[in-house]
Amino acid sequence: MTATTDITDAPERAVPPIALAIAGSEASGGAGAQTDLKTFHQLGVFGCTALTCIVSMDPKAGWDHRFVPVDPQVIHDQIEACATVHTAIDAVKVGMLGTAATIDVVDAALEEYRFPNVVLDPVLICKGQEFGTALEVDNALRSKILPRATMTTPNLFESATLAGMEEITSVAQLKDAAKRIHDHGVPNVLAKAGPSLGTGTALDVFYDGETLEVLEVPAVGTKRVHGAGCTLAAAVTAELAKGATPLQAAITAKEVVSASIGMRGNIPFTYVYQGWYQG
Ligand code: PXL
Repeated sequence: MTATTDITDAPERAVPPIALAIAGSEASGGAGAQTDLKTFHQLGVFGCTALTCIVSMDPKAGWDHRFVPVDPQVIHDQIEACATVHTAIDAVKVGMLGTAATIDVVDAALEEYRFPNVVLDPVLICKGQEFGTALEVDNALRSKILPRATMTTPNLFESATLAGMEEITSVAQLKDAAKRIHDHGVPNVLAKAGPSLGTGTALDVFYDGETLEVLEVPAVGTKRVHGAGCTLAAAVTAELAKGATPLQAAITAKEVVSASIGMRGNIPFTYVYQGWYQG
């Protein structure tokens, strides 16, 4: 008899879909693993986490990110715990990794556990990170983690970087970037512009090798929203965990983000609150 059956006599209920976030902690709750968990929960998915780093915004330095990596062995142990405690992990979101050592341990864990859906939010540069380190980390992310993703959700800057383009200033270029990233071996690409192409909408491009869709919803403001990208990728992950197709997951995720924007604090960015989304 296992320890579990020894200590529980509660009636058994159906297990919800389960998603794992391999992501950084952003203490204020606006981005990172905290956002992932709240998004999973709001969409009816059980969330678990492997924290890769601890980020604390610095009020004395323009809200720069104070960044402390988690020991690679501890990252491994967290993924092992999640993968073995639960009978199945239905989808994984990979968020901020931050160091080459973290990328190595996540790479090995993705090889070991072969999770069915891996959504990579390719957080390339973190505010306050030193450029030299950032470049090394970006290259490792591209060569080791990107090929393991079944879907990726790059923003404009990340799309241009991953596609090897100077910059992206039009919908046509964003479509081109989505195709190029797909050609690098990622089956599903959601290349995000949000409100940044001046279309008056929040516009993203989805490409899966056959379907090329421009997804648009009314823009909610024009400025950067803290945690919107994390929420979008987490919502995609939750929907995939529930069995949605990648395109349908992307469509729902955009609705989740639109509904969640609008919380304010003392920082100059708007926050997201996933509790406002009522599917
Ligand atoms: O939004 C990107 C992001 C992801 N993960 C963590 C972060 C941030 C941005 O602040 O802190 C942990």
